[in-house]
Amino acid sequence: MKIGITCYPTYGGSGAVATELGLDLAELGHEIHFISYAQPFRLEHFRERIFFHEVEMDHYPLFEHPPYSLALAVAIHDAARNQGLDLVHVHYAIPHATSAWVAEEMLKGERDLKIVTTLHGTDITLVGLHPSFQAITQFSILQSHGLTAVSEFLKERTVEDFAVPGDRIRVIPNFIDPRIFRRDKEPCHRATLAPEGEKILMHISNFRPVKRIPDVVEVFARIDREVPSRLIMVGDGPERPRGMEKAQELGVSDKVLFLGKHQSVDELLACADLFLLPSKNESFGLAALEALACGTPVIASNTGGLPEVIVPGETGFLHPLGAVEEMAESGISLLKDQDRWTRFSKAARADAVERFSNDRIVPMYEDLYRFVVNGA
Ligand code: GMT
Repeated sequence: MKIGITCYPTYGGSGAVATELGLDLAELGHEIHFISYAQPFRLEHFRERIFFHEVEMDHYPLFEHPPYSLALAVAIHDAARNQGLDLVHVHYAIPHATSAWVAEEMLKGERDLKIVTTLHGTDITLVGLHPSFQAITQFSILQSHGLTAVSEFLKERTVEDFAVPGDRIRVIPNFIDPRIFRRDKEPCHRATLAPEGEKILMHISNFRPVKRIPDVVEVFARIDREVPSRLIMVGDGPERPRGMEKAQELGVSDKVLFLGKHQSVDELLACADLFLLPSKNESFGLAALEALACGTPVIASNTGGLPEVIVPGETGFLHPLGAVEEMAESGISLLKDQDRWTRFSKAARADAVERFSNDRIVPMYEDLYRFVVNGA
């Protein structure tokens, strides 16, 4: 098939999933056309059957807010027409599902462009609920020929808050490539990240308030008092200063390393002993899955779709939102018992590969594409 993929190209789970999906689909023989304002961040190397169409934006002085949604609609329209796309798969509803619908309308009578929309998180749980977006989000979702949500939790939210019939949404969870996310990565950066004898705790995100960055630092500080450790903070965003302040306040600044954005998180996760994700809400938690696949147990909040990813007591621990003391206690108990940690690490890897490997999940998207294009 010829498939267009639209996503946010910057660091973030939905862009990562969209890019990995495109790469896997190309390997399976499909022709993939990424359509976005910049090259997706995990799309570094040349790959056969992968194309990139940049959305052109002219900054006319009249536009205080340049209409990206319209420029994207034109780019999808042009790619569909010139490349003969069978469908366009948009990741994150706002504004991608709307732009795809405009492109479909523009092509009416000339060619039939099918739209698949994958709902990822705040497009449903936060941004999409805002009065300025709710109606258009609902309309655009309902116009899509295929709809997926990355967790049961997100499907339920979409049904409840956007009155989308449940049978229109397929839950297709996020996935990992077990060849990339694994424990035995070479070279291992352990020695560079922490002195010998110290454990490595890690957090990866876009540092938005929903990630509760101060909680990450607080859990770390409590663990460090009992088990000497380092905290490696990967990514960047508005909450980075608050995280740094918290580290200062708790006297652990010299043990917290803010690495900034990183392309190959697999190299870092393979050295971590514990991954922390105490988010306020997380429709799936791709970073947690990537950690588990690298054999790194996860301590997270019991919110959103995280219980669908982490098996408490086997691959990690789930605690109520903000329960930093309980989170730290779980971390300490695991890090102090090497045999137990090894059991968790092996179970984390095994469960991630069994339930979420690309070999299992990507065919679910292919199946949906066939259904949408051929009606069977
Ligand atoms: O929804 C967002 O906030 C953005 C999005 C992203 O691009 O990072 O994150 C969501 O999609 C990821 C990929 O499906 C999920 O792993 C994240 O849990 C989800 N974020 C939230 O629900 C906050």
